Amino acid sequence: MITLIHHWDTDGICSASLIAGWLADKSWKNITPFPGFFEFDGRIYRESEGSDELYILDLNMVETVEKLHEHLHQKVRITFFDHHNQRKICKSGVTHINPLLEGKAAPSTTWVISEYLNTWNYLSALGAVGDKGSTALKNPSVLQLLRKEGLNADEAVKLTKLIDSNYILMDRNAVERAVKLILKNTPSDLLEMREWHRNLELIEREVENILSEIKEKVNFAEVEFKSRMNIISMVARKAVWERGYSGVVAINRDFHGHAQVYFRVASSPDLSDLIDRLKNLGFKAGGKREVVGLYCSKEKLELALNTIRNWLEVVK
Ligand SMILES: [Mn+2]
Repeated sequence: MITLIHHWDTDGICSASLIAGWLADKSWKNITPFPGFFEFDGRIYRESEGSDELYILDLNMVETVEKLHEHLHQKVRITFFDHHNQRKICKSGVTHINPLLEGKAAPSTTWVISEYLNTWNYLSALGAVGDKGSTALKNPSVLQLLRKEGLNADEAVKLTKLIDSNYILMDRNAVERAVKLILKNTPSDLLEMREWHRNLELIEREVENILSEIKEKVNFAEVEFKSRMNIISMVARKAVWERGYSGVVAINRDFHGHAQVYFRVASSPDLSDLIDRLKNLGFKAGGKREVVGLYCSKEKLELALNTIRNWLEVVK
């Protein structure tokens, strides 16, 4: 059995569908961490123990992957595809494929997989649209891959929102089901998926409520809220991509008993250095040049926010 462990967003789900399609007749199953929590729980450990081979997709969790590799006594071959800013895993039995390690950026993990396996279809592009939004749609190759399947730019964006609705509602099973649904349905059928449309209605109502409270600060905007939905990256995307803020710090003060912070900028400054600073303070922070995400106990939230605000004072 081959197990695909993937991120819960469009890029992660499409990455799993790409690999599954490429595996053809081989038996596989897919699993995602609990949405919003970058941790491998008991279920992932059990599934991995029963596997002959693992693919880890679009999950920027280098240490966690190394720990799992150790736990499996380095006996299960791991292939780790990613495009996030991270250090290289140098362990026998682990193949770490991330063009960023050679200084070459990729818009999505689907793109990395497609390049590596030389397997291109609309999913290669859809992952990029999921991660980069309209920026990805400036790439003619992305548009061409979508058009081949009869998808225009708006439909592609809509489809990423429908797919992402599953994790935003914290429905781990629905995220996992999406991998097979994408494999077995045409893009136009996927665009009509009723369950996903219902999800979107719930989410859109919640985001509108939250963004009605956004406050403009000196450099960037800030928005604070309490929600059980994993809505924070969507709130930040919408503020930057649709409302035109050059950056936004979004703060969920009660996400299943934890706090979440998500900082997105339109283009600059480069946030990589901020990610390191937060990690050095012991935060579980992740991200890339234009995004920092972290979750922490409610008690540590103020430290995280002060670190971000102080950092912004210096770089502005
Ligand atoms: Mn990604």
